[in-house]
Amino acid sequence: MSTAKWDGLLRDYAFKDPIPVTRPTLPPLESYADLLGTVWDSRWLTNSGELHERLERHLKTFLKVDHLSLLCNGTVALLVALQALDIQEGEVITTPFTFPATPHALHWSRITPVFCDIDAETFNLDPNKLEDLITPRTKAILPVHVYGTPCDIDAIQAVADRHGLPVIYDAAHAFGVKYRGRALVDYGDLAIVSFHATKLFTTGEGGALISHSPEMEQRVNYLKNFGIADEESVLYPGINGKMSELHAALGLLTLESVDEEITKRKALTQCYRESLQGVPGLILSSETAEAEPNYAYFAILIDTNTFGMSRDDVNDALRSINIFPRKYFHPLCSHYACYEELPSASRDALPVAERVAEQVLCLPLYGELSVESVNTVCQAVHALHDHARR
Ligand code: T4K
Repeated sequence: MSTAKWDGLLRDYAFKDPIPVTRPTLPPLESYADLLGTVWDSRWLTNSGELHERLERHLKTFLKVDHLSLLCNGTVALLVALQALDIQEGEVITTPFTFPATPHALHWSRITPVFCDIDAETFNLDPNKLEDLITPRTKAILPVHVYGTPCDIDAIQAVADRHGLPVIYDAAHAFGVKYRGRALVDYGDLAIVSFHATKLFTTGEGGALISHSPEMEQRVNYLKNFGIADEESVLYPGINGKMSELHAALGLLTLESVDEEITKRKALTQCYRESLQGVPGLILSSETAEAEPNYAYFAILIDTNTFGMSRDDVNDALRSINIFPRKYFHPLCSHYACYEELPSASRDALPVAERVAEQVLCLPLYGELSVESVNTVCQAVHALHDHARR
């Protein structure tokens, strides 16, 4: 169908200004300027500055974790996590339903990603399919808590324990999620989280690595600073993975409003659920038992036959009225040219991931989005379904 057709159908729901999938909630500019004043005065811009140290302490308190290292982004945090565990070759089992950063971090570490199919409910790596993929070359498991939904941690850990493999969680989406009363980022041998502009808690660019001993935290801190221990000694082949004072300053301010951001997103998620629940062909994810979500994303699956339109048509139609959902994560990483030749990238081996990637659509969700806007997005979706049914 043409865009003009959508114009007629959806005219009443069109937005004047674009509604993106997400948008960071920023502190007042004056507060940021005030905090930067201290940076200007000290002329100390990076390398474990005062604000960096303060943000690390505040994050440890907020997340109730003992060992956390700030990094310049989530991708470098993944690279450092692999180095920290000395994983530099072989295979690591991961999910194809993720952002490119996950397999790319493996590839950059000369590790072959081995793609494991996902669970149809959580969209996370399916532990039942994990064990068959383990070979003598397997060095670790790298699951992703997609959209902040907890992986099946017990089942993954059981497989890891049977085979003596470390588990690194890509918890890029999971800031603020609690599982069994504990921060989700605190599970696994190591976990990384992203503080990118598109994330619930942001430093602009940034990330962190959560570890479980003073020794590992120290090792990570060396690795993110070229391996430098002091002016005379370099202990490891490290990298520059440091967070600057400018980013840490933003983080200190955005951290103050994270709880409020989660509360706002929870209310908006409720609006989406109430309006879209029961629409034939729309599958809304269910909340995980024992988890307190962070409402980072609102993902739906669209079954073409039952809804009457494909996910791609719904996406195009919404875009025609200035609503910009995202197909996170389509295409699957296993479809990228750099990975499609891998045996584990075969479409037959990944049936659930293939289907979910064809059906998924993340609708706009961020604290500054109004309830009225969410209702309008839902009305547009209803209009599309009614039209398709007719
Ligand atoms: N692992 C996983 C599972 C991840 O999802 C990610 C990142 C990582 C690892 C790596 O972490 P980092 O190295 O990035 O810290 C975005 C983000 O760039 C990326 O961080 C994130 N995942 C991914 C899910 O989303 P894009 O390509 O979709 O971003 P972009 O530029 O299209 O932005 C999406 C929307 O966000 C825009 O339409 C509007 C809004 N936006 C974006 C930016 C950059 C803003 O309002 N302000 C902004 O500054 O990847």
